[in-house]
Amino acid sequence: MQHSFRSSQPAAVAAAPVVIEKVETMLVDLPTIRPHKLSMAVMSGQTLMLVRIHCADGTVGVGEGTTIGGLAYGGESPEGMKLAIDTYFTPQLLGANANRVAAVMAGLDKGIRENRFAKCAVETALFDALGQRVGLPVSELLGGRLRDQLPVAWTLASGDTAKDIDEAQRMLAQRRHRIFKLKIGRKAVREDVAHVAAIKKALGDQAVVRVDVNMAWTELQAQYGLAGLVDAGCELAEQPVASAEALARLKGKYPIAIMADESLMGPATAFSLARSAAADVFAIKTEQSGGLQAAQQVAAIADAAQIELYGGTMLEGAFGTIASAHVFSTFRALQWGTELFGPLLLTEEILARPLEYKDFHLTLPAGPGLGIALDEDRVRHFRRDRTRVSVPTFA
Ligand code: MUC
Ligand code: MG
Repeated sequence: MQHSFRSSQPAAVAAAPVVIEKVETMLVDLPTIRPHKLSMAVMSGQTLMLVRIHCADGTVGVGEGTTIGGLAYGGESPEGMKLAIDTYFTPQLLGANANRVAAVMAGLDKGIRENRFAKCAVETALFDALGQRVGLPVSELLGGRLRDQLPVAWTLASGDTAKDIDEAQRMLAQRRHRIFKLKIGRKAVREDVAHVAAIKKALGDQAVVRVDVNMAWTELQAQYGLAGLVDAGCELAEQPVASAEALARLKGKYPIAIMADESLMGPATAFSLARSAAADVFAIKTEQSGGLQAAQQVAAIADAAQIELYGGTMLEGAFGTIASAHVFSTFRALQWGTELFGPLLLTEEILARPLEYKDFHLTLPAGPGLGIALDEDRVRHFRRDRTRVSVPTFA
């Protein structure tokens, strides 16, 4: 007698299409706890573009699109994402089958070029809704979670050595972070190296120190800079120069890991960076990659090329951060941990239940979908168009 291991009932997801009925977008402006100084921008606040996708079965998925310093970091801005989704994505999304996330995204890719961050936000919302529908966390829909906790680095970027040391010591005492990424590249190379050396000396063996130059150095400056950083006890330099060719020439010259960040914009660039052996480590960002599945493809390319992995951030709020956490939890290797601290840089909580950061790690929520929920009152309070909204359309 033959046994069928398949249920005779087709899965609900396969059987019944669930139509997308409504797509909402909004901008939410939140202050940062202190000015955050990168080589290309100083941030005193962060704008989250939230997209909410309402499906016919009552599920509602939320996604986030966030950039650094408006248009300072790349070609997309929160305002631009909102416009693109309202004008171009929404007509394609309405009426589509929300159960078929990959098909919906492939459809969007046909009619809409680029817009990686906006696509990531929409894909996140679709996975969130699908997860709620089938009762599984997004990480399981992405192939399966391998860890429930992710190590989280903190970025020291006040621009002041003494303040940074004080901040790092507080983070260590609270057992929140023991990996510190220092933003450098705004000052002369010699000054930046002295800043790193002073922080590493003050923290000693309790913490590891890395830097992010955000492309600010020329190749020649990088030669001096990297040599100085090695002496300062710094273990990794993120995107010291802009070009992938210069990264490749610097890699392996000094005993310090070279990490690609801005050069890495999804699977195609991952492939070319891997082919030219331009980095020891990839800082994978879900938005920069063009979405959750694209980030997984970047990880697969890195694994195949024996490039190590780090889970990066675009300083997203809670939704972008947790979407990334679900993705990073599926990576076989995550040798350099993550920097998913974005929500901690903001003064305001917008979740009904805050994320759990403890013992140097972020805990992945266990519930279906992304496993988090908005605090509607707080979101209403911080949305940019609050004066014009009389009815809470985000409820
Ligand atoms: C970047 O370039 O890595 C990540 C942490 C931070 O402070 O800025 C970001 C962007
Ligand atoms: Mg970076």
